[in-house]
Amino acid sequence: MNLNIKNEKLNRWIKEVSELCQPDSIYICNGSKEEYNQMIELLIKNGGAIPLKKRPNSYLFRSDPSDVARVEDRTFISTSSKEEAGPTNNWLGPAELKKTMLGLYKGCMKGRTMYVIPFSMGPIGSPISKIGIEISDSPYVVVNMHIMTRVSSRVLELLGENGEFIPCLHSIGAPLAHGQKDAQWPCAPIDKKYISHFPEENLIWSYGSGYGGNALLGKKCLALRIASVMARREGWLAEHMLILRLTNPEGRQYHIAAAFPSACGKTNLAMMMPSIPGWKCECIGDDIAWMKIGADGRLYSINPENGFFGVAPGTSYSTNPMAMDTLKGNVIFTNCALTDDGDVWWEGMDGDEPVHAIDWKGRDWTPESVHEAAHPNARFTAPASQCPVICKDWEKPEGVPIDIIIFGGRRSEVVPLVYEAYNWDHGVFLGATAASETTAANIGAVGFLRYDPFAMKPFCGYNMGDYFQHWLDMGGKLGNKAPRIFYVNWFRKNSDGKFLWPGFSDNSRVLKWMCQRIDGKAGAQETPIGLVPDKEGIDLNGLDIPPDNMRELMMVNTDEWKAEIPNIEKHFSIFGSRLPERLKLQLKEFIRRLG
Ligand code: OXD
Ligand code: MN
Repeated sequence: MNLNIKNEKLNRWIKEVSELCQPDSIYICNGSKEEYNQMIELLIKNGGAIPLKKRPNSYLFRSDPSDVARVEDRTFISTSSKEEAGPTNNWLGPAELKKTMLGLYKGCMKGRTMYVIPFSMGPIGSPISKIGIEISDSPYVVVNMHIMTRVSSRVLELLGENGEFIPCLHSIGAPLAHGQKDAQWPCAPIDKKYISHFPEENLIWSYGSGYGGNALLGKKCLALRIASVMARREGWLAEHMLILRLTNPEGRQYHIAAAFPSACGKTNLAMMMPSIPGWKCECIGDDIAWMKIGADGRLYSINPENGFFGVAPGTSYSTNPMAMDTLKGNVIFTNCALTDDGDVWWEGMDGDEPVHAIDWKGRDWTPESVHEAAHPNARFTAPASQCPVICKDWEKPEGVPIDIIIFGGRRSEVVPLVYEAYNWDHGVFLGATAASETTAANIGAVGFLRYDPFAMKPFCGYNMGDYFQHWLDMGGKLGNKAPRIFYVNWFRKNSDGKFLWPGFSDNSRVLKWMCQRIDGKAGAQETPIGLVPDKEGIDLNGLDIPPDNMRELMMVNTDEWKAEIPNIEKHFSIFGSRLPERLKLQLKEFIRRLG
């Protein structure tokens, strides 16, 4: 086997994997346009890609109905001790897990091609970037990786003979017998799916799923789970955060990083068109932020990704016009509905519902159908460079200086629209106690409340108690250069179950208040939970919102918060001795403030 690869470790790994998985052939990806087109041709012929007449170079895929989202129950952090993975992760010891997975990998690529995908998270060659090599038997993964990461033969050149990379092994887990017809979306049954991480070796093994974060291993597996462990080791932060630049009418720029759980509006906020005159928002990233302390002592952030893997349902010209414009061409859609004139459609899109469509399962659909036309976790994969408001500095190797960090979640009750932390430790407490109603981004029940600290519950690659401590330590290093921390909840509802806040472009009003806080131009009132805007604090000019709504939105009900305390105590108790003393103190002070 001569693959013309200079890196010895990579050669050895490719040989090892091919002997184990027994593919029919091996293909080394180069990331070119021609390669993308060839792969798409193949997918049209054999892989269920449906070309869309209405969108140039765009295709629709339908997944197997069992393979529609991340599988947190089948995701493992495999460290030598269970304690190291911590109470928020599924754990299996490396020896046991590897034995099981080696059994599954044996011969799993028979009848298929094994693709070797060299990719960079972050601009190729940037000192912050990390190199990964994904081996996969899915051409769908190859085309998605082309968009979501920087796939290139330059990555192999950069690796040279001895360069380090993160090996990411992926198989859909569906070998083909000689002459066997392939499924439209081959994958393994749920109890055979494994999304495994070995952080002590910087190693990722994924088996059985072809969907999103389970299969595009640069994203959640590398850029969050493995990177979070590296970040702790090396003194930086790998976070589930969007990054945006806000510019005020005077031209002053503010950079904001915001952590919300999956499918809670990160993409919408990242590309927002402010409703307040004179303010401008530019997108740097919509899902992941890598943040390091710069030479000037401030926190700088890059987006390690190259594209958007966004939730389609609910995206429209009224909720996210810039995303809609990003999606005009060169897009991969998965599990959206297909209209009769050859376009995609999903619930919440602008205009009338189609009178007829083919739903995500390939069935006839009409507005009378009881099922959704698009799966609630239907996705688009689109190049970030196509976003009309992509920031000119989005690929700057040193990143952008972060002024504001936001935490938040989806809470129909209790939590007001916005409040500010008293200080860094209090902000870490707000991140650590963030709770949110679950969404369709994970397989499992939707709409139940769970603690999702820093929106990282599914993505932290080590003991979350230690992760809290790492955040506290970062605050110590940043000192008075630390970003200010806020908490938001766009999703509070009234007693009729209606949203109180319009959200989307009007969220700019809340961000404006934060910027004015930074500049010392907006007052705030102390409450037990933090600093809330003064009565006139949020700019409501031009917004028709009943004063009662604003009162309800901003309400801090002490009794409701007191009722949260036992839940926070229970949540904290799972971390045992790994819960930092400084967070225990924060909880004590919170209880004292509640009276
Ligand atoms: C995502 C997720 O795909 O968080 O970004 O599920
Ligand atoms: Mn995400």
